[in-house]
Amino acid sequence: MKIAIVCYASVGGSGIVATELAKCLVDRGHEVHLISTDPPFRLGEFRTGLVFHRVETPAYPLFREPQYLLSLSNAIVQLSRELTFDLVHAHYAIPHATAAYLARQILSSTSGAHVPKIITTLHGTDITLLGSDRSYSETVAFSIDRSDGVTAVSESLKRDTYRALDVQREIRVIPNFVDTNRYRRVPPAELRRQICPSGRYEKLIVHTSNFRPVKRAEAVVEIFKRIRTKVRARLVLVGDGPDLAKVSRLVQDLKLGQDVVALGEQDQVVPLLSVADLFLLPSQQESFGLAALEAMACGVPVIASRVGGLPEVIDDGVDGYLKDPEDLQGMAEQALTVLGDVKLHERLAAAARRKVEEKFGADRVVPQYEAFYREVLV
Ligand code: GMT
Repeated sequence: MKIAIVCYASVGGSGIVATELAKCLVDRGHEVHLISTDPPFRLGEFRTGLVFHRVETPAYPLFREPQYLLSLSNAIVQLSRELTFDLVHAHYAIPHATAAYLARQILSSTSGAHVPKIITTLHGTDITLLGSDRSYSETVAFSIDRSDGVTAVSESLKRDTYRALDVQREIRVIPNFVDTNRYRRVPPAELRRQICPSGRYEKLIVHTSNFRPVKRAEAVVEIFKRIRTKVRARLVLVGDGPDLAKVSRLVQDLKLGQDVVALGEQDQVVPLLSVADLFLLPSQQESFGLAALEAMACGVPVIASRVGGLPEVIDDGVDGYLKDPEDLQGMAEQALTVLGDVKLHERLAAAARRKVEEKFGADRVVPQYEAFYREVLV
């Protein structure tokens, strides 16, 4: 198949999933064209069959607003005419589903022109935060309904979509995935010694996110503070975003500067996750929780909020723990139990890795996308 994948290039789960899907599809013999404003985060090395196309949105002094929707539609139209895509797979509804719809309308208006099918994948905040906002809801619902196929990354997000928007189209749930060959615990060696100088720290706790309010990164620090009173632990924060400055201030206010290290955006998360003992994800909302899945793939037990799609990823007490998002004390106590019990830690880590292999490995999930593509194309 010849597939165009439209996604955000910035750090964020939807862009990561779209890029990883593109790579896997190419490895399975498809031709994939990634359309984005920049080479997506985690695009990695050159692969035959995977082509990146940049969307340029020219600025003009008259406009205070960038006209991304128009330039993206335009790019899809021009590339479709040149390359005759079988389908355009839009990741994140806003505004990608709308841009794909508009492009299809333009292509359909030329008689005899090749018109690709459109698939939209809903990721979370495109529905739960933005899409359901009155400023966007009508356009988002319309664009989703006009897609030829729609997927959501969890049952929870599917339910949220029908609840929040007037959408009639059937939504197929295809969960997020990781390539279990690349996402696996690698020997920690030197990195552990660098991050955790021996003698000073016994345990390493990691949080990765885009530091948006929905992630509640300050809660991560609050939980860590409670853990730190009992265990010589270090917290590693990976990623960047609007809340990072607030988090750094909180770290200083709580006098945790020695014990918390913020690494900023990192392309290679596997080595960092491989030295972690625990992963914290106390999000307000999480339609899936790709960060939790990546940690689990690397054998790191996760303590997370019982919200959205996280219960579809984590089995409470089996391969991680789920708590009410406000229950920071409960998360801290659970963390101390896991960190203090080697056997329990081993059991959780092994169960987490097994769950990822059995349910969320690329070899399990990518064929679900291929099958859905075929269904939409007939
Ligand atoms: O979470 C965000 O801030 C952005 C968003 C994205 O597109 O990166 O994340 C959503 O999509 C991810 C990939 O499908 C999911 O793993 C995240 O759970 C979801 N975030 C939320 O629902 C808050």
